[in-house]
Amino acid sequence: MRFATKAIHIGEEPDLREGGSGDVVIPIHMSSTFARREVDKPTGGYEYSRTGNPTRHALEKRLAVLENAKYGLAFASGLAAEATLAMSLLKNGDHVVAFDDLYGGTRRLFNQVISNFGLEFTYVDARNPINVEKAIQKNTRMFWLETPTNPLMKLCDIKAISEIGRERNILTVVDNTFMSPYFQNPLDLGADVALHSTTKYLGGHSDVVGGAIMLSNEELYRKLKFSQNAIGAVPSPFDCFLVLRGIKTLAIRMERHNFNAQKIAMYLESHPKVKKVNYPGLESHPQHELAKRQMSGFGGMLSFEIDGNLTDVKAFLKRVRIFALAESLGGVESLIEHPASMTHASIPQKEREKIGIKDNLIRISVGIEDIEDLTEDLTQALNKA
Ligand code: P1T
Repeated sequence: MRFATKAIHIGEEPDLREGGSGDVVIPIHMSSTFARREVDKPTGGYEYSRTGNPTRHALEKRLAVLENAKYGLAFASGLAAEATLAMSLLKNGDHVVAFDDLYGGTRRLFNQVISNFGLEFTYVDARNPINVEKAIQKNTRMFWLETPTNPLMKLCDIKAISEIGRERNILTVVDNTFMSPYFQNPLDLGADVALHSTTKYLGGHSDVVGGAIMLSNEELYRKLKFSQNAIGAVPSPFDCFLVLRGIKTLAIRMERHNFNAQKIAMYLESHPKVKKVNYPGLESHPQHELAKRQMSGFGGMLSFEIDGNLTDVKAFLKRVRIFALAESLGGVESLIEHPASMTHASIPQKEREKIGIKDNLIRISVGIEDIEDLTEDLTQALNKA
């Protein structure tokens, strides 16, 4: 089976056995608990919905196949997946080498929550694998990567970094939210764990918050499965239904996100009021060759620097009409935002400037509307700037 077929069918095979319902769409199993006839025999393997739920199970099966993984686990949010992952696979005294350009909430989780439990983080420019290697300490247990990064669209070489990790028994985790499993599969490139905010492309409609972990190592899976129940940051059955439904159109949505984003990136690059565009599909992107090698498309996210100051940025953001001024990404509707004061405001200004999140940087999540409407909207907003 190929990608789009799997995305539609896996986990939702109709039950055609005697007494089965034949549902083409999995029911939303709202029951919080499951009755049994005998104390030691949970009916159908289910006992309590935090531990396991049939609708969630369907989603987890689908999540696994999308990343060519053996196992999938669903969570209540991307950050819930991240926290559960870190708390399960790391312990007091361990060290993590992370990309210095990450979603602001991920850095906040690391620096303001998890570091209180005796874990150490070193942030490096992972565009060069040597920087990752150089930051390794005796107690390094994990590499934490995003590629492309949020919001600067920097890339790192998953294959090269995973190899460095494997030689030293260090786990490589890749947050694959921006590409979705349609355009990039970190496990195929050697990473140990792929992670997603399913709030974004997998859900695809800005109507659900969720997270996912996909992996193939059974021992790690058992630890995570145990923690999923022990910590309890699980999604509701209704949320699982929404993500399952969203995934069915992932393939066609990603094609259109990619098409529209490439057009907008090229349009912005040619606009006199734009200084710089960060999109891996542009030949001017310094890692365009790596992008072509490890991704099968360039996705729907881009960021750009407007030729102006914070006042110009604010005026521009007020003028756009179709692009909603909002955090988040990956939905069918186009969103625009200002990382320095929105998604990445929790990163101290000095640190933001060091990695390149300037005050004139704007991020766009390109939706799947008609491209002409999107470029016309940007034109009217830029030309009045
Ligand atoms: O919002 P949540 O589902 O908890 O996912 C967190 C998360 C994890 N990883 C990446 C790459 C992300 O972009 C996010 C969430 N990001 C936004 C809300 C945003 O606007 O960038």
